[in-house]
Amino acid sequence: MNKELAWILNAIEAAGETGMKEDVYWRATYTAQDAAVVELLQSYMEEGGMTVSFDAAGNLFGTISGTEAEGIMAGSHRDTVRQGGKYDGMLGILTALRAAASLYERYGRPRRTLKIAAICEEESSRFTTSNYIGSSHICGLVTEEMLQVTDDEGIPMETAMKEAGYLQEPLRRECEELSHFVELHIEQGGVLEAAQLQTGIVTSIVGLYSGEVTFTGQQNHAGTTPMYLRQDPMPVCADFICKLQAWAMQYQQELVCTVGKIVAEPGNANVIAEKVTCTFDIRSENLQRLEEAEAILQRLTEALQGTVSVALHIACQEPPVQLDADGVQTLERLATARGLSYRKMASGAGHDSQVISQHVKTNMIFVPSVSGISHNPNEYTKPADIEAGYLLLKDYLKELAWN
Ligand code: HGY
Ligand code: MN
Ligand code: MN
Repeated sequence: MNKELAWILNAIEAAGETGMKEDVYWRATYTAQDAAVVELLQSYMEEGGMTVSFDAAGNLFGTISGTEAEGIMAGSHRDTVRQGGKYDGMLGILTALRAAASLYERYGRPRRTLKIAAICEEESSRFTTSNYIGSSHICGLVTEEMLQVTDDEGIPMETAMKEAGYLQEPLRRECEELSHFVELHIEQGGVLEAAQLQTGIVTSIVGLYSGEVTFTGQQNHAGTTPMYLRQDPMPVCADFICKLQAWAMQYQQELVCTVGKIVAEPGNANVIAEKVTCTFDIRSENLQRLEEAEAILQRLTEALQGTVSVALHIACQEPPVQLDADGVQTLERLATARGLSYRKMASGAGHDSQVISQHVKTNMIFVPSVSGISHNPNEYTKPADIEAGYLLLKDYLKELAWN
């Protein structure tokens, strides 16, 4: 095994160890687990001869300055979902970091500045409705409203950012000086494995509409409150979920729809809930379907209003995006030159690339996920497949930054 691959595999294990919160693998943003991986990545960046910096949102960068102003960025997100895997996001950071350090060691100073990014809060890992805060900040899209989103303990993002030592300066757009962004990522599906292909060259990323619906009734005693007197939000929420699911099943060839989290407050078995909140996550390559999804969400919200009030909050409306066509062609040429098997493909998962591609030429490289499993501790990619994706990423970074 070559030493670069050995370094990556070792780093995956080391980064994996920073993600344990009690007995759950969950590296949430601006937490002790996040600080631990930041420290580890910082040491890797310094060992690779990079200048380490942070932006106001807490994104970590390792920079190799070039002789020309415009820059290339490569990397991915460092946060994980609860009970997540150790490849999602982290593999993209570590392969980019290794490639940049190896190219720098071999070829010296690049022509274009190369920034390796460990981006925060891509997974809404701590703030349920905060999609893509780190990459949104890079593109100057973080709003005051987003900073006030609270985590499950009611802590606003702004407070958590400051407590983690960030937000010491005003938020600012970082992507001005970038000409390209590239992200290596696990496929998180079974397409490459089924076709026995080493890599995927991503052409587009599905659109994502997500947020939450809050049902508010009257908290009361489960034993003494007659059924006809109740203002119970739970059955109204259940009705909403069933109706949304029925709508989605009509278009199941074109979209996916997930309710992944329900919170009842106060959450006692012998108390009729005061409030029930459920999330929704709707994705499609077809913008019209997403716009229809918004209309059905509005319609259901209105139709279910009664003694229980229903409030819709659409937190994220990311359109389907096409990735850079020239970059796709270059990646195809480089994969062919390397003798790598590949296919062009869409991404059913969301990524920081989804946001950044709307402001900077962006491309993604996929590596296969064993059994298509992801957002799960059993997430795994074989070393040989990691190596194939790594070599393609390294060739691409050499072409972008050194040639
Ligand atoms: O949800 C997604 O697709 C990404 O993992 N945030
Ligand atoms: Mn993910
Ligand atoms: Mn990811």
